[in-house]
Amino acid sequence: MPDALDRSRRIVFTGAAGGIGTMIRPLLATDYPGLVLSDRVRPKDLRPEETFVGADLARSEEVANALKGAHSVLHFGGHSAEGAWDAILQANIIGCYNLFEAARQAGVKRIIFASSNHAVGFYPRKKRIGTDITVRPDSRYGVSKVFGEALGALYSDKHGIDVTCLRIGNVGPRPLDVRRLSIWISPEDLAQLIRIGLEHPKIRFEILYGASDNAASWWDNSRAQKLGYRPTGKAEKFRAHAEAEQAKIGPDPVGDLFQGGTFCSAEFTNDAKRAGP
Ligand code: 15L
Repeated sequence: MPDALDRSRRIVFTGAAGGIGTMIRPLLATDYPGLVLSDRVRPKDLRPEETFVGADLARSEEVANALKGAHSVLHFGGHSAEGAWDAILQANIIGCYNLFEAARQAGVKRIIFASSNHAVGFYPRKKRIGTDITVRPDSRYGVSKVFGEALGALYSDKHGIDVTCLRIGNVGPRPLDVRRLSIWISPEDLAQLIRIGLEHPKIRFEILYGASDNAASWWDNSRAQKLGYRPTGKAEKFRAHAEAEQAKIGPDPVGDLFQGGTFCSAEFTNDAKRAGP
């Protein structure tokens, strides 16, 4: 990967005011000082070298305006949890389509798409999975992430945009519970994956797991390793904290069987044995 970064590129970060955006921007600031931030609301902590362009993803003209002149897009915007169909439809289906289409029209070269572990949440925890598997979304939200990955493949194959989809586990300073011991990613490791997505010369279309170096991982992330990913976060360091938090939550007979946890047990009307493990 190039050591000297081209700082003249216009890089647009959607969802910049959200949880991940707020954690990640300071970590990108050295390599990518002049990010163009986009969201429905202006981030409170705008740095002097950052600019803000407001946009509602569901409004194509606003998305097109935000992406004018962009070289790359970090697409972290949208609805970030399970929700009513209309909320998912507007932000993650229509919004994601608007994003890719505006990117094509603006001549964008690279997109990093924040996908989610919930695209594959109905895989049993007992199974180790790579990225060459059938998707098994666990929610309307998970389906919308699969849709975004599919758009990524289409716009890469048909329009030559280099797309990296990051199936993110859970980002934060430490894993929140036992499930997150398997899927946690530190903000620093996520910033590393974003840098790979922006810079690696071999990228055309990739799906990578957004996870740190977790001993209890359910995912084979060897493709990310091949592209140079060297995670430094280790969830095991926080096991005592995660187990203490888990004890407060108590068992979830369905969610505890599957990788997606409560996203699987919510609204569940199936027989758990028929669904998987
Ligand atoms: C996600 O995709 C969500 O955006 C986040 O809020 C968490 O729920 C995370 O997955 C998770 O699975 O922990």
